[in-house]
Amino acid sequence: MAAPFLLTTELDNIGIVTLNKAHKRNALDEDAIAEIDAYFSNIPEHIRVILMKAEGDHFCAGLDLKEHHDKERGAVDFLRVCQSWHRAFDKIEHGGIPVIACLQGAVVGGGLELASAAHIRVADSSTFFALPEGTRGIFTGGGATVRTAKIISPNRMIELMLTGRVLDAVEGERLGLAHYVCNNEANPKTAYELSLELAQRIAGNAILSNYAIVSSISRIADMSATDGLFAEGLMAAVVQTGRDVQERLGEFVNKKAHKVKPTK
Ligand code: 1HE
Repeated sequence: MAAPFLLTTELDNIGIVTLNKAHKRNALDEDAIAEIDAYFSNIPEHIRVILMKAEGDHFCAGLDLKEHHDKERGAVDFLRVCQSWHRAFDKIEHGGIPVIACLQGAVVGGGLELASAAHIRVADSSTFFALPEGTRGIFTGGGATVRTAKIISPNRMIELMLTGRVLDAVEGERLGLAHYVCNNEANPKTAYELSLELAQRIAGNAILSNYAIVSSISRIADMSATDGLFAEGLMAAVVQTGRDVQERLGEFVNKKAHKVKPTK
């Protein structure tokens, strides 16, 4: 039997998911997408945050080009492949649980589509981003036109795809593809250390706040202003009357809560 594509483990209430096909640079074949879908469809109830990382020097080389070449898929077959990616990645983005992607090396093509579905991206300084589809005679099919374009703008995505330009970690951070770059002078932590630190911090938030943050903000961005304000109000009405709220706000009222302060 083939080794699983995903290794899954837990650290307290943090789910740790590892792409485990380093010898193929974690390229995504049909089985890999099915495993991602299965994990994110059945997140154990006690898991508050998910940290997604990868074995080897590269996070993910995108679509398994060998499988695609060998299968000689027709248009309908590949439409179904794309829809399976869309379903799986939608569960990452809209599963209600914050997902942190810990990146290194290649985050390219479908690998960037996968990372774009996560809520926070922490990059090792070795990370590079690209959408090489345009220069390989193919097109994105795992959600980049929606998610990656939303992050960097459609216009920047067009330029990256037409030219095949490769962005390093710092250029990626500037465009929003990474929120943090690690392993450099400014931030000597490893990407994994920082990802775990962020995961632990986020796991301490109220469950309902985390749910609202990861479920509603990107959806509201797709709405008209009128609908968005209404949806925001509804979401806030649910969260602000949640179970933890009295206790947490009580800590502030009784001067026991942390204050908001600059970190530097
Ligand atoms: C692969 C793949 C892959 C590596 N599918 N097998 N993605 C791309 O165009 C990226 C293609 N890959 C690369 O450019 C490079 O492999 C990397 C920069 C990621 C890494 O380079 P390197 O020198 O570390 O590794 P390598 O020697 O190129 O690859 C090691 C093995 O992984 C090798 O197989 P082997 O049998 O010769 O050992 C490679 O063939 C294999 N490998 N990448 C299959 N992608 C829903 S639509 C999404 C559209 C896309 O994602 S298009 C894909 C874009």
